[in-house]
Amino acid sequence: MNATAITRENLEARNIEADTASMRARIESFRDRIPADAPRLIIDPAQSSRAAEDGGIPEMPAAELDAATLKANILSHGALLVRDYFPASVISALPKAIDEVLQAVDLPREEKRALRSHYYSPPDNLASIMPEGAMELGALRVFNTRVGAAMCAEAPSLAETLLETFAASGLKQLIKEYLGEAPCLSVKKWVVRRSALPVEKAGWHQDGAFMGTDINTINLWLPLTTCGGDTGAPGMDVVPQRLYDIVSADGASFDWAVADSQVNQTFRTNPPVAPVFHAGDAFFFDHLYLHRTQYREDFVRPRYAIETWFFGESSFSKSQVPLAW
Ligand SMILES: O=C(O)CCC(=O)C(=O)O
Repeated sequence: MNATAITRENLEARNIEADTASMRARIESFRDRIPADAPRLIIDPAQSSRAAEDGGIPEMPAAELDAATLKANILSHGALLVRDYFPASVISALPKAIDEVLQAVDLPREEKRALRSHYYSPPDNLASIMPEGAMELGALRVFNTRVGAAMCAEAPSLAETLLETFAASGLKQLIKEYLGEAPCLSVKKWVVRRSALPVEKAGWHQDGAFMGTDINTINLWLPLTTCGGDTGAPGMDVVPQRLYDIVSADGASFDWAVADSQVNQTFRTNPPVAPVFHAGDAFFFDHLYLHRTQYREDFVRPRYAIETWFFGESSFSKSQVPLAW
């Protein structure tokens, strides 16, 4: 791993104006781009030979990861868990940085308006780039704050640091080979998280239910603290199998969610699991993977994580507001 340690000093030595301008430009460059009509899909429901359900999440050490292996596992199991992808030396400063971001987004509106820091400096095109404009941005911010999340695009110095770390670690090349074209990211679905406790009962969902399915994606879900299983901090509940379609929303609270009863009934023979994650593991899955924030009433510790959705630069979800990498 060639990535250097992310430290508070490095982060705070960055040029806030340059990072904000860079994030603005990344977002702006996709304003008029529309995705290809019929992209070649990595997960093509018409062509895939259906994978067997075997109830597992494949795992491997970082040294064995390459694009072909990632693809084979996403095709067969819908996910791949790469242990210790990022060494502690590279990422250990991130929880504190997330605290700073979340503290900034939580400030009263007037204070926030005047604030420009390494942890908060939203580009001025965020509202106009949202499909529903300022109202959508406002609603997204409210939703994120409630669950303890914030968009990386609102903290450009942190976001640019992450992109540099991802590139130096080989992740950019890996994702490019996986997607078969250069990747872009998503303003809406690139978020830092510090789970609010008690955890709200989040709906089971496949991100494709609101992103669309005529897209190529891979999500890097990066835990920054130990979580999941019986660790006392929320990880993720997942249905451990390759799915090809969006599961019915019958009985769910939202049209993009899946009711508990539906999950229990449909996946009776291959029930959900809640893996244990450690800081620096890379959990990869795509827009058809069925999951939710792990739900229990007795969590005692928060969990820090960064969620980063990558799309192909011509096979992206316009509604999720792509940004160039
Ligand atoms: O971090 C979480 O709890 C939820 C993440 C999620 O839903 C996602 O990565 O799509």
